[in-house]
Amino acid sequence: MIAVQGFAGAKVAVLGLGLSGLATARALVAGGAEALLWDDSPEARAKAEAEGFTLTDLTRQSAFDGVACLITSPGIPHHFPAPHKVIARAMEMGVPVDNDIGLFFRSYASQEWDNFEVTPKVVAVTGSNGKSTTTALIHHILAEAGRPTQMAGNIGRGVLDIDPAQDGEVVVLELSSYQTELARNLTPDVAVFTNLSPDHLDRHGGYGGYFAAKRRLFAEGGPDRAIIGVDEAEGRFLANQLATGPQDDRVIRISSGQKLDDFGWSVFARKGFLAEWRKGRQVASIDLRGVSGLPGAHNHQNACAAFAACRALGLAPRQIEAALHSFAGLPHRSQLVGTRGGVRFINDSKATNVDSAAKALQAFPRIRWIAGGLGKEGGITALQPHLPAVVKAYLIGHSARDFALEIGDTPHEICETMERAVALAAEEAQEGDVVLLAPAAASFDQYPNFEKRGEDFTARVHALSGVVPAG
Ligand code: UMA
Ligand code: ADP
Repeated sequence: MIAVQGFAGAKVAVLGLGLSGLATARALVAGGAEALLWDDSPEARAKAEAEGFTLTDLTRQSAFDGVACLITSPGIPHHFPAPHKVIARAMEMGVPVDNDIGLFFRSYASQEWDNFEVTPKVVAVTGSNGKSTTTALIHHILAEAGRPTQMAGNIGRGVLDIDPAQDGEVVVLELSSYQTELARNLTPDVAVFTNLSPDHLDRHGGYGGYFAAKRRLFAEGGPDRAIIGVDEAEGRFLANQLATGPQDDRVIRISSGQKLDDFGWSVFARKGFLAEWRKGRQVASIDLRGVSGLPGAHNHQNACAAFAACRALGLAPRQIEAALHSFAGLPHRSQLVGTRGGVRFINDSKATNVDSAAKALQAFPRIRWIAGGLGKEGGITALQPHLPAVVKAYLIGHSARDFALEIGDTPHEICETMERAVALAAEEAQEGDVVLLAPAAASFDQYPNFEKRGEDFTARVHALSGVVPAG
């Protein structure tokens, strides 16, 4: 745990007692603060009490008397569509509102660092898609290279939960827009922006607000190196704004598809090959075609981002190349879960938005596509250009009928449930086909989360007769 600095003896309110909130509470107490804890859910409150914490009802009018700061959890709206009433009250009272990310950046460095040979570093990864894969990949490469490293943030571990820094360590953080929008300190050494496409728009008042939330990591943080995906206008804007000119190598531009050879520093992937260029000449190249844990052009973008981050940290290209080959990939992201008679079954349950589903549809040929769930704003018409790869769609969940209307002429069947969709797709699949779960929708209509949806798909695939499970 990282003890929070700067609040010894002060009262700090904590709203939300999930993964990030409970880690924050422990870290505040370790730093000598008095933590006033609250959660709207009785179950979450009971869990905190079972750990020995006492609760303070932050919804009371006087709750913020003498309180130095309110720390809130990322899942709780602090502005759009409407602020949670406890956060609104803190703002009315002028009490600073922060989150665990802000506390982490003010607390990670300690006096012990004076004795270290190599100063610890923080890499922070944001973007709409590919954050978890890129974060896990950077962590994996560093670990394989023998660097002490820890991973936390939006990838499922509260940032204050990690162990105190070791000599030469690199902490790799995945940061969501919810987290970057609010953090009062955001000072990574290396910051990565993978890409941008619409997601979570309700929480940011639209696309502009969503981009602005992610931009804070660069604008407020002033990282030594900024690694920016320039395949969208927003990435090009960000890279342009951060660099003094094309040769400024504090910005490393990355792309999947474009040749970027006119910049101070760039890393791009084309036709399955990754290339690193510095000041007009190529300095490294890697064949990604045999890297089984990172299939598809979207994963090649992640490979470029991770390669660039590790190069910025001083690793050699050959060290990185070896580690790419041993990366197993993350569950629920383009994950091969089984094969039968030349048919591959792929779990991409994390494809919860249109852009990630589009990438999955581009990564495979002859697709039997299981899609649907709780559809998002804007529908799926943007997937039209990728539908020729779909042999047939098997539609499930709340959005099944809407999706059926939107995909028009593409053969499809309303299956309602995963059980029916897997059974039918498997029965109809021919050698060379890919049965792909890439829902382009959230899971909450039928499952608690995307992981449970992916597990259900995987279990049903494994239960088919003759399937050889992967891995
Ligand atoms: N709560 C309230 N009032 C409310 C809403 C929630 O009290 O109005 C309480 C809930 O009862 C619950 C707690 O707040 O006890 C949950 O807080 P949370 O939703 O912020 O979740 P945490 O468990 O703290 O997990 C968070 C991230 N969750 C979200 O951003 C929604 C986790 O990312 C992250 O891994 C974790 O912190 C550690 O940093 C998950 C996520 O879904 C994976 N992220 C979104 C995404 O990737 O799309 C952004
Ligand atoms: P995030 O943490 O940003 O949600 P993940 O690595 O978990 O990113 O991947 C989320 C979804 O997006 C998965 O469906 C995955 O296959 C897809 N994906 C992964 N990397 C990219 C990328 N660079 N661009 C677009 N989609 C991607």
